[in-house]
Amino acid sequence: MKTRHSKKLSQNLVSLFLLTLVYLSSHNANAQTVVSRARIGGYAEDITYVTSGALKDQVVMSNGGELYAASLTKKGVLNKVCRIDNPEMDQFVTGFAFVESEGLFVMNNDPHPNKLYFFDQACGSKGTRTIQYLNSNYRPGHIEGMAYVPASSPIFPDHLIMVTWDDLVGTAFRLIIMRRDGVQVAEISRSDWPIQFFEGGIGDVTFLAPDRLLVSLYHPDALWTMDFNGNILSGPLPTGADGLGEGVVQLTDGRLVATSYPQNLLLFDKNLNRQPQNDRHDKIGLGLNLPNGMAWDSSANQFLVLHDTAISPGPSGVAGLATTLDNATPVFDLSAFSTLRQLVYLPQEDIVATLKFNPGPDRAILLFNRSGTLNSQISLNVASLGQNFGPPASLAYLPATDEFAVGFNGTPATQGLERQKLRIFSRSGTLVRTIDLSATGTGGFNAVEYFEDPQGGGGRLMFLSTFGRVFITDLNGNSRSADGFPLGEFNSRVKLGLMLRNDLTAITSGPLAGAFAVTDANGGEVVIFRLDN
Ligand SMILES: [Ca+2]
Ligand SMILES: [Ca+2]
Ligand SMILES: [Ca+2]
Repeated sequence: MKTRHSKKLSQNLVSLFLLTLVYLSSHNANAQTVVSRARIGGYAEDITYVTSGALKDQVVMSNGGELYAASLTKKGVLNKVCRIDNPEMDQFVTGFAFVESEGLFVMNNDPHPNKLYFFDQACGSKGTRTIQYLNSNYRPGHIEGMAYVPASSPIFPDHLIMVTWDDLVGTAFRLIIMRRDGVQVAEISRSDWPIQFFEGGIGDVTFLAPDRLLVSLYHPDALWTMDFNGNILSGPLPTGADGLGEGVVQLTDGRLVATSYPQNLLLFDKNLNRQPQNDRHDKIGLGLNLPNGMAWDSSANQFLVLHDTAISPGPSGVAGLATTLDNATPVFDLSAFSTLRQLVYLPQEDIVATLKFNPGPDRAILLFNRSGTLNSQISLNVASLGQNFGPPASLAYLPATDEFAVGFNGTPATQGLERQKLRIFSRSGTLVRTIDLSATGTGGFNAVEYFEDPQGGGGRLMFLSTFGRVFITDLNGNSRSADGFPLGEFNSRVKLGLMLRNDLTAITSGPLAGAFAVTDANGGEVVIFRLDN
C-alpha cells in the first residue's frame, strides 16, 4: 500500500487510489475477529407459560439475551430456545409474557418505556407497538415484569399488565393495564401497600384465577395477592427461599411458579402452598452468574471472572476460567462482600483488584491476594477524595506507572461531565491526574483496559463506551494519531453481538496473547476477539 504510482495515473485514478488507501487503513484499524464465545452464567428476568404453538405447555424464561424453556410436568431439561436480537433494544429485557390470543411473546425494554416488542416463538420479530399511557406526560423511571390477563378473566380480559416504577428510589409503583395495542386503560397503584413494597419494589405480576393478581417483590417477603383495586388479600406467602422477585406466573392447572436467583423455579400448588419437591434448580453455562468483572491471569494463562456479586443470594467470588470457556475453578470466595464490579490483575504482585461501588462510605478499590485475603484497599469515598465523584464504575491497571485508572458515575448534578473523565490514582491512593475524554465524543463508558499497541505506539486504552461503541486512545485520552487517524473504533453490538458489556481484559500471555475478552453480565456471556492489524 505504500507503493506510489501517481505519476502514471490520471487524477481520477489517483483519487480512487487514495480513497482506497483511506478505506483500507480505516478497515484495518477497525476490523475484529471473534475467536470464541460462550454462555458462562444465567439470570432469569421473567417467566411465562405458553399455551399454544411450538412451546405449548412449557414455562419459558427470559435469561440473558435468550429464551429458555422447560416442561414442568415431565421435569424435562431446560432448553435454550432462541436469541432475542432487535437493534432497537439497548438493554436486557426486564419483562415478558405470552400473549395467548396472538400466540406471540411481548417484551419490554427499559430505555424505551413506551414500546412493546412482539416476537414469535422462535424469536422472530413481529414488530413494535407504542404504549399510550393514560397520563400522556407519564414516563416511568423504570419498567419491570409483564403479564397477560387471559380471555377468561371477568376483568380486563385479553389485556397486558406491566410493572412500572416512577423512579429508582421507591416513590411509587404501578401496574399498568393496557390493551394489546398498547393503549393503557387502567392502573393499580396504592400508597398504602405494605412497607415491603416500597423497600424492595415490585418485580412482576401474574393473573391469579379466577379474578385476582399476585405480585412478586424484590424482598424476602416476596409474594402477595391482591384484587384489581390493589387491596391486599394475602401475604407475604411463605416461600422458604431468597432471591425472588423477577418472575411469577400461574400455570393453566392453577399451580404457581416463581423465580429465585439465578433461575431457580419455585413451585406452589393451586392453593399457593409450596411444593419444594417440584422445584427446578437449573445451571446455565458454568454457573458464573452475572459475571461483571474479568481480568487476565498471566501466571496461569486463564481468565479471572468476578461473578454473583451483584445480588447477594448464593456463593459469589472470583473463578479461574479456561480460555476454552468450558470449565472454571473457584479461586476465592467473596460471599462476605457485595456490590462489587470490575476486575484487574497485578501480575508482579499476584494481586486481584475490584471496585466496591456501594454504599457510599465503602467506595474503594479492594486488593486481594490470590488466597482471597484482603491485601489492602484504596478508599474512593467522598471524605478520602475531598470531593464527590459518585460511585466508581470502571477500573484498569496501568502497569508501567503502577497506577489505577477509575471511571466514576458522578452525582445527578455532575454525571454528564464526570462520565467523560478517567481518574488516575497512584498506588497510595493519590489522584495523580484526570484524563478528559470529551473530545472522543463519548457519553460515558462501562469499562476500560490497558494494552500495548502491537504497532509499537506504546500504551493504549480501550473503552467500552455507551451504545456499544468501542474506541481506543493513548494514555492521554487522544483517540487519534498525530496525523489524524482513529487509533481504533468499532461497535461491539454489531461486531461482537453483545447487547451489554460490563468489563474487558487484554490477554497478555499464552497462545491468545494480543486478543481481548469482553463479559456481558446480564447476558452471562464472554466473547474473545482479536483486533486485526
Ligand atoms: Ca424482571
Ligand atoms: Ca411476568
Ligand atoms: Ca477488567
